[in-house]
Amino acid sequence: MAEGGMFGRLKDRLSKTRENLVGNVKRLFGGRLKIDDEVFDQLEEILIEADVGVDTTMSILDDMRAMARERGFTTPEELYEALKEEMIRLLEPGDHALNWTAPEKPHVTLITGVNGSGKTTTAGKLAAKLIADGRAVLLGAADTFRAAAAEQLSIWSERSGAGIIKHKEGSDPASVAYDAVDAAIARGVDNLLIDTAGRLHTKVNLMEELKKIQRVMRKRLPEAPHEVLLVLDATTGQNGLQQARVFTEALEVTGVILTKLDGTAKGGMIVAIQKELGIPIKLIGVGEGIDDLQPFHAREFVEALFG
Ligand SMILES: Nc1nc2c(ncn2[C@@H]2O[C@H](COP(=O)(O)OP(=O)(O)OP(=O)(O)O)[C@@H](O)[C@H]2O)c(=O)[nH]1
Ligand SMILES: [Mg+2]
Repeated sequence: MAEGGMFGRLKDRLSKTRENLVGNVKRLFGGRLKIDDEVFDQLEEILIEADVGVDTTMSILDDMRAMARERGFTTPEELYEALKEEMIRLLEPGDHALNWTAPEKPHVTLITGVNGSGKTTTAGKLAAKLIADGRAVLLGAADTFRAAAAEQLSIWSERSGAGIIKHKEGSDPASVAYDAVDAAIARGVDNLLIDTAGRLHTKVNLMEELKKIQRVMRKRLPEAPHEVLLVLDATTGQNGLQQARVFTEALEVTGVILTKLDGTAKGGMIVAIQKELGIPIKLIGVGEGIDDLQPFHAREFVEALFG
């Protein structure tokens, strides 16, 4: 890692996508002197291959063709800069300062997503981040479905220094959530993070359970949850986008956390998520460690990606 700090780490962890997406674009533009139809056709292939998604790719190409025409681009370098600009423009609607503060304590975050997407890990990393900012954090182990789920969250509780509320395996997740809200109020903590199950017998069951968790915790705190975050695994590509729609149709998802960007060459999915779901990407996961959760900023992300 040549560069230090968060930006250096981000750059380092995006290397697979950089080599694929940006590397291919550079190779495409490298040997050319002028912009012709073939450039656009090959760019289309590269973007689709990097999981930017067909619809999003088409719209990027339309915009770039228009830009090339209006601004009279003659060289591929101009097109390269335009691609960066276009990606920033598409990702920027997700850009905003994170706010983990509620008018009255606690601020409650419900963490959702399919199994294996990184919910529990993200809850732990987020707890550590908030604690580092001087906040008091409580974790709620509302994944009572999977054996060892609460155990996994307990490890993160120890690592981060956050408290934890858990019940026996197989108990009602909504009652864990209620107790967690109750305890968060009683202890005066700033943030409550509720981890949930990623798999039940069916998708419908899962959505009904998440809705019930919300209903039940509102009996104790009507404003809760202040955030409903959807954790998506960047390595699942367009399939992950389909899964996301099940959640956004059932719940009022307020933000996306895209995990495992370090593990994929197809990080272009981030653009498809922003454009097609229209839900802000609030955080990104770039590794398994406690410090590997970063706030998302469009320009910084694109600069790190293009290197
Ligand atoms: N490389 C990498 N691995 C990650 C990241 N986030 C999570 N993981 C790993 O992904 C795996 C699954 O993470 P969990 O946090 O258990 O996922 P989950 O959504 O809670 O899974 P279920 O509880 O089974 O629904 C673990 O091995 C994590 O270490 C990330 O940003 N990068
Ligand atoms: Mg889990």
